[in-house]
Amino acid sequence: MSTSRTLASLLTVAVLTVPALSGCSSDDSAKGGDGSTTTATTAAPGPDLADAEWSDQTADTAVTVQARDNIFVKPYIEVKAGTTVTFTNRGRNQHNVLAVPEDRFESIEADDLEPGSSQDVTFTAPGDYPYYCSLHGTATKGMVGAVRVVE
Ligand SMILES: [Cu+2]
Repeated sequence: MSTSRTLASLLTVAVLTVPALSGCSSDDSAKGGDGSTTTATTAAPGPDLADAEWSDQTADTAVTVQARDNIFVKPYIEVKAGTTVTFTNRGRNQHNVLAVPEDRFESIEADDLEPGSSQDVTFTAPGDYPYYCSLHGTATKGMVGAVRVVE
C-alpha cells in the first residue's frame, strides 16, 4: 500500500516538473473502463527495466553505446556516477537518443547524431535513465535502452 502511494506521489512530482512544455500533457491515454484511476498503467514511462539484461560497466571510465540500424548496443548499461557515456551512431541511418521522461537528461537530436558522429552525456546522479530513438521505436519498445547509474 505505502509503496504504491509513494510511487503515485513520485509520479505526481514527475508530472508537475514537466509542465506545459509540449502542451500535450492532457493526452487522453486512459482506457480503464471502470472509471478508476489509471496510475498503474502509466507507472513505467520507459522500457521495462525489470526484464533488462544489464551490462556492468562500473569499472570503466569511458563507456560507449552504439546506435545501429536499428538497435542500441549495448542497450542496458550500469555505470558509476560521474561517468561520461558516448553515444555514437554506427548505423547508416539517422538516430536520436531521447530521454524518458524528456527532462531526465539532455536528449540528443538526430541532427547531432549523424552516421559516424558521437555525442557525450555525463551522468552524475544515481538512478535509471531510460531513453529511446523516436525514429525506430517508442518510449517503451523498439530502439530503446537505459543507463543505470550507481554510487
Ligand atoms: Cu534509431
